[in-house]
Amino acid sequence: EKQLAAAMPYNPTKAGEYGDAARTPSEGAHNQPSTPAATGSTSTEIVMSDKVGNGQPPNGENRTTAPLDRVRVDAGNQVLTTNQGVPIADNQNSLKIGLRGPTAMEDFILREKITHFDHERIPERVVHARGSAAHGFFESYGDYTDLTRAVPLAEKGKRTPVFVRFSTVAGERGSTDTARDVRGFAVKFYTEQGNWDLVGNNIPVFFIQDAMKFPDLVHAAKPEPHHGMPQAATAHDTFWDFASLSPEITHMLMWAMSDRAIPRSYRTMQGFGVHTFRLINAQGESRFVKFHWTPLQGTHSLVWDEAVRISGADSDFHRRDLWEAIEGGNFPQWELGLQIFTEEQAASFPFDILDSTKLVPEELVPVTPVGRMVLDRNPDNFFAETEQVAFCTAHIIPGIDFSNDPLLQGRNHSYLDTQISRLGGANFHEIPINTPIVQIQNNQRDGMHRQAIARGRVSYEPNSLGGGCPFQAGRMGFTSFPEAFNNVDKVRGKPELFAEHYGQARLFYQSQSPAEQTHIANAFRFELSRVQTLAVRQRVLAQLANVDAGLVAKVAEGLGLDVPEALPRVNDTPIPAYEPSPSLSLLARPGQTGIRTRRVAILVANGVDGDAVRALYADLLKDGAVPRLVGNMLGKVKTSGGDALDVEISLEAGPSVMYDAVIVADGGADLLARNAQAIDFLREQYRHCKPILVLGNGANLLTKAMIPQTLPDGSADPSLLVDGTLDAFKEALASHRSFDRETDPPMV
Ligand code: HDD
Repeated sequence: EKQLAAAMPYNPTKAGEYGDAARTPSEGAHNQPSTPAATGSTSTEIVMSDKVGNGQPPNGENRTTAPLDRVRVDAGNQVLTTNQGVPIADNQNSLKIGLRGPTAMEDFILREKITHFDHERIPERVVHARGSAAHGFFESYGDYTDLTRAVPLAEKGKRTPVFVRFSTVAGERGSTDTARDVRGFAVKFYTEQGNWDLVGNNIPVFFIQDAMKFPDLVHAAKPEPHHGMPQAATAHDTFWDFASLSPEITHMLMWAMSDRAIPRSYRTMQGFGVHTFRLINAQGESRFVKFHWTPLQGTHSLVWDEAVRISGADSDFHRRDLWEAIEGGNFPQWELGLQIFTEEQAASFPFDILDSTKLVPEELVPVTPVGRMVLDRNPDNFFAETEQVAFCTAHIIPGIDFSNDPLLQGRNHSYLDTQISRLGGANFHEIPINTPIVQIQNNQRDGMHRQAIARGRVSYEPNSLGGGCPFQAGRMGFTSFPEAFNNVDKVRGKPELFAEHYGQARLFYQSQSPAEQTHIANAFRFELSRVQTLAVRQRVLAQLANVDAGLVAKVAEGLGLDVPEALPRVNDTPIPAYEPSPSLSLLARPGQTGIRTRRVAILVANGVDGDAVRALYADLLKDGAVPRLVGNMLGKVKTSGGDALDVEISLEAGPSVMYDAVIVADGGADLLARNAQAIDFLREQYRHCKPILVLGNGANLLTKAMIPQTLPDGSADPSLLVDGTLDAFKEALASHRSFDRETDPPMV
């Protein structure tokens, strides 16, 4: 029975039989495909363990999986074959003329295997190369047909399958997850009216206003072309040279230097469609819309020192986190919200809604929740799904339309075009992950790697030989909003409001909490310290002088420079003054999932109070946290009660940055205090503002680590609990971090 259990794939529905329901699965474990929870529910509660049976979803329940089932391959109990299906007798030895002789050209099995291997790689995405993805569904909260014909929003409880890919932007395919960078947030909805891709980011604004500048932006941000450095980082001269000469970038820089650019998890990021789009209803009425994804897990970030260390400890940190959460049945959820406004409202705003460097403050237009998205299934194959998925902003469905945002208009060309070189031809829509759930019917034919076998002699329109089929859908089909254009010239240029670059940068900075403001200033200091050209540093300061006097003073001090004259502005219209917008702070969304999935290290060594540790462990598990026994080395530690505990990971293999909090158990601390790794562990937990619970003689480790027991202002530290209760610890863990501890430079 034990052997059978070991052979079983990790599956939370089997938790009763195999134990440890809320633990993350072992490395590489993969659940069978899941079915979504019962249809019709609009509950925003996290669905925990709704996986069932043999994993085959009933037809129609999750239709993303249906087209994919056709091509899923499972090698269990199967014989090895060539690509032509010929059974292979020996996969170890090539065919030779005598055991010590040359290899025969005739060995088609060897040649086929090597040839295929030689062509395994495809070009990586020119941006967003590094990413991770998952399947799930979108569920509408109601019937929004008064706003849009878009089918996913047509009725309450309606579910639409989705595939979502998160990514960093600048790094190459194998680069670290925790680079300071914008994150991609791309959602493919497989609807009955075709695929709709909402290709957004975790930041609601962008660096530039016109697609014409995109190649320049990317060339400046990517590794410098002469020596190919640095990887996945904007902390170098060419990026800041470009930035300092592009005042439109200023608002985005505030976001990109904020904690948004170092998320704790893909699960704790917001997502934004960025551009203004249109919603069109059946009567042909149009309203403008901005799309927002809000995580139920809350918005949480890393601190920079931690992000840097994670890059060394686990460069797959975000990929692993997403995978494990889904495998463990902790399905991440986001609420979709819409900001809806009319042309008249838009005309009254102090900015242009076609300008992607501007957001619509929630104080001007509130965000209306219209549905939720649940990611409940990991891909079966990284390459086939996550790598080959092709998103495109031009993939829209009836009920959605573009605005004239010049960045969006350029994107609509770029995404389709890039797939042709990345995926090797114009038929990339036939790769299973990209195929809509509806049948494709048109007269496009042939091309590389064509899959469909189109029957009949007709591949043109109009035709009579094919009965006129496929026929136009007429009013049922996609129709563009008939926007009127009168008396306009064909020009290269931009609207006047596009020239105001600082009002919203100031709005963002001034809406942040003091800790977040400090992080922004420190991020600028770090990045500009890496810049070698003094004039570039000074130009960035001149840019910041237009944003906030406190910010520029802090950054200038950090660089040992004087505050320069503010960069001249394009026109002398006053910088618009916005009311501060508290919703722009990450702290505005602590989330609804408490300590679920938070990783807690329990430090143990010989002499530990075993019963107390087991009780803590079980209690944390019960609330969905992920406890781990961390010790000097793998193996057993002897408890004070005479039995033993298994160390799950060593301090060396599981350093502090892999955990959201630490408990130093009573009993083993004197031994731990002799290991500098344990001391570092505790000091890093402290420096990264994480909750610490110290029990019994654990206090000796605290003393050895020279950790102050009060906050810098002398008051009690609510997340440093010496002989505190587990409840107080859990409360601190739910609120994630205590930035009150932070000093610059760090004292610990
Ligand atoms: Fe882009 C990929 C998001 C501007 C050209 N972009 C890409 C991805 C995301 C975004 C999430 C990865 C999709 C995936 O996971 O496969 N991009 C954005 C956002 C932008 C933006 C939110 C501004 C609002 N992008 C932008 C412009 C251009 C591109 C202005 C070109 C004119 N983006 C691309 C691309 C990529 C891409 C070259 C690379 C790989 C791909 O498309 O499929 O076409």
